Amino acid sequence: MPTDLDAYWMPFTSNRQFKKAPRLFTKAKGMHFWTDDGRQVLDGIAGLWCVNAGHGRTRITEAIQQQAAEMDFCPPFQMAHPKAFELARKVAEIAPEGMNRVFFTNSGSESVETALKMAIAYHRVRGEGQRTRLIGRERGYHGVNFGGISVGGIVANRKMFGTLLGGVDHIRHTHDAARNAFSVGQPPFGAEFADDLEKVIALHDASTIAAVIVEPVAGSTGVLVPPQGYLQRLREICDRHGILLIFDEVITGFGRTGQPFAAQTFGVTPDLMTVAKGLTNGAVPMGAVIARQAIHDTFMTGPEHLIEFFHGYTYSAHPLACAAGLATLETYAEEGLLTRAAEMAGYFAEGLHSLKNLPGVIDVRNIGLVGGVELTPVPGQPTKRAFDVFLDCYDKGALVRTTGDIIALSPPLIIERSHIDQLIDILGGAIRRSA
Ligand code: PXG
Ligand code: PLP
Repeated sequence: MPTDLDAYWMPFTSNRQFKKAPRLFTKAKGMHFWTDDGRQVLDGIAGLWCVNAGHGRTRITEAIQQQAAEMDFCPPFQMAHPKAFELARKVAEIAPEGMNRVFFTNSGSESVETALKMAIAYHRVRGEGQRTRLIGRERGYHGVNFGGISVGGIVANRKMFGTLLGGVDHIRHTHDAARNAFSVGQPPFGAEFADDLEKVIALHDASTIAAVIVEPVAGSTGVLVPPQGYLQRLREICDRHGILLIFDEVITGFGRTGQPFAAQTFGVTPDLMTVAKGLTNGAVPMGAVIARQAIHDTFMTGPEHLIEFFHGYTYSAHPLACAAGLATLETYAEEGLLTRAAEMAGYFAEGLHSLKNLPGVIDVRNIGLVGGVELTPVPGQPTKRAFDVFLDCYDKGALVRTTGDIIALSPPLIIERSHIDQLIDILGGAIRRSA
């Protein structure tokens, strides 16, 4: 146990609570973490929605080691290394048809900033520079940078940080407990929530709007699965008005919903897609924006010695990240992990929905290998109940995630039925005890 925990200002953490009773992991393999005192903890959330192939995959570890020894860094501006092209090609191969140009970043947050800038610049290059507005959605999570929190809809992530980006508007979230509570898979009601976009367009005029960004399945806010027909309708409205549709697939990408991307699961192809997390199995930070070829091609005008898109990061396409990404995609392909969530979804849903009648459970939601269990808050103490459940689960040997009074599960895609049983058992016990 470290003697001094003061210097590390922890992200998205109740620092004072944590430092009074630290929870430290020192080892991870497969479906499990181990604590500093040697306790095994079942990973119910793939680290933080990212370790899709499970922990400590030898192929990935060795690829990183080899790359570090061979070439540590390569400047990404006006230079490149072969693995960057190879990884981009491999990502394009599993992406929806026509989405085959890949811009690398280092996180989901950076992917979001990149996609928003790409959208605005795209319209400008096309001669529609007045299309600058960005439309997000209530309860959306698009990372923590200024663009992302501006289009995002998580109040706590926005309210402390001033006036944010101008020219942003939001449509309603899709949660409708009255009609859709305890839906298995996509809820039946609510396609018409997409019509909010028509209202926003009527207010601002389509000619001022560059793009709409949504998570196909809202993750961070507590797993909101899109109502049947909702994403199709959003796509149709965007098409009718020349507005780009951005899917933020930072959580849903790389197999979470049963297909490589949620776009494929739901049969709706966006114009830009943001990814991160599962791209490298969480082993090295990396994100990407996947663009329709036509969007990329629009930028490719003017004298050839000029830079077409003034954007990029020092660590874009970092060699270690590319090596990890390639090994990760090979692992996914070899083990069929990008569609394994579809195979396991039924059993996972059964387990999750068996919690339905426990005291204080007001909703259960699921798709693929992601699930949410919503609890009645302790009166006057929102988030306390879910946090207690989280601590109790950790104590009993399972890692879950909380947001508000919702428990989220998104286990590694290598999960077996016995792990699902154990996870549901521990979670059920903790929910009972919290009532
Ligand atoms: N978009 C979406 C849809 C995300 O889920 C980001 C962007 C930002 O990615 P980075 O890599 O900058 O964190 C995310 C990240 C949670 C939780 O507890 C979710 C995320 C990150 C941390 C915690 O739900 N999602
Ligand atoms: N700040 C300064 C002073 C810099 O020189 C740079 C990059 O060169 C950055 C920020 C951005 O860093 P990164 O490219 O890692 O996002």
